Amino acid sequence: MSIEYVVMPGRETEATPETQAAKKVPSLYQVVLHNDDYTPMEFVVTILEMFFNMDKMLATRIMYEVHTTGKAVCGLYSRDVAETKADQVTEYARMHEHPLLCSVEEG
Ligand code: TYC
Repeated sequence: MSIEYVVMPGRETEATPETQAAKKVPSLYQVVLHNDDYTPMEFVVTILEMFFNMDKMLATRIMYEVHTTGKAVCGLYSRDVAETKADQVTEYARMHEHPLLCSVEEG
């Protein structure tokens, strides 16, 4: 009998604390969108399409998740990419005078 393992690409070295210590596994960071009372729903959908490459259906679902629960994760990235995405979203929102909040959380 043989046992097969499925290993997610890029996460090959996270199996045990020993291998984590030996080879550093890069951590992933969540880009999080937060709800507010003023940013138009359609604008948030556009943000999710533009910066997170979502199609309209997924973008609309994530927008409603933020609207109803207060926040939602839009993507997982390396620290640099996550911070750049959050900065770009914030800059784009301010350019259009919306108070939309986008943050980065570890994990
Ligand atoms: N709550 C906003 C409204 O009713 C919509 C909204 C959704 C705002 C998601 C921000 O991240 C957000 N117009």
